[in-house]
Amino acid sequence: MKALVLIDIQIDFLPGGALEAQNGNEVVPVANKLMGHFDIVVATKDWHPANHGSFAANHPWRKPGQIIDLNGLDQILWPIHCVQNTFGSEFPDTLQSDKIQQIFYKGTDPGIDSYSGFHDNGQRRSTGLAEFLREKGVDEVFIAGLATDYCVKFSVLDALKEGFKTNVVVDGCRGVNLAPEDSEKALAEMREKGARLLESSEVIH
Ligand code: VGL
Ligand code: ZN
Repeated sequence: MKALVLIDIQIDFLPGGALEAQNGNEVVPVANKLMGHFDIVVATKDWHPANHGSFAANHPWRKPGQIIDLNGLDQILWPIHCVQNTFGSEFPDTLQSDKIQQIFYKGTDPGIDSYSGFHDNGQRRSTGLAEFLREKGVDEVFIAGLATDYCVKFSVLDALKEGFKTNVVVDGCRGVNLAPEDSEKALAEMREKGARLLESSEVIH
């Protein structure tokens, strides 16, 4: 059984948002097109409390892009983004979100960030995504969304670790690219670790 897993397609990651992925809006039509071709469609939401430790604004004198130690883990500091129940945390209304059967929330613990849709960055707590997929008999996932170089990458690597056959729908992903090559490097790492990279046109045929 195959599932489509949409990562963090939220207003704050789209152009004009607090933490935009480059041309992030372009993943929306791809996600809409893909959804009709899967029996199981799930999504993740980055879902931070306002006091989240990944926000530069919560650390006096710190700026986005700097790295701090957050409870024993290196943490890149980000602008305030995807605060629970705010406009920026919503799906864009162009996304056909009525087709999403279940949403998994991540980044809810103020003391630890969570790039992957499966676990936090310390692999301490599960979001329930892997358990949900296994319960539905899923053995293969197709992953798309935002951002290629963070949450897509870590979700893909975790999907592989969880034992799912893992596909990345490359035209359905866009990156933040703090450094210009970050998305390319992330895709190369996903491929090296065992993910298959493909285009949405190869999924829909
Ligand atoms: C993300 C940075 C911080 C993402 C989330 O969705 O890729 N990146 N929080
Ligand atoms: Zn975040």
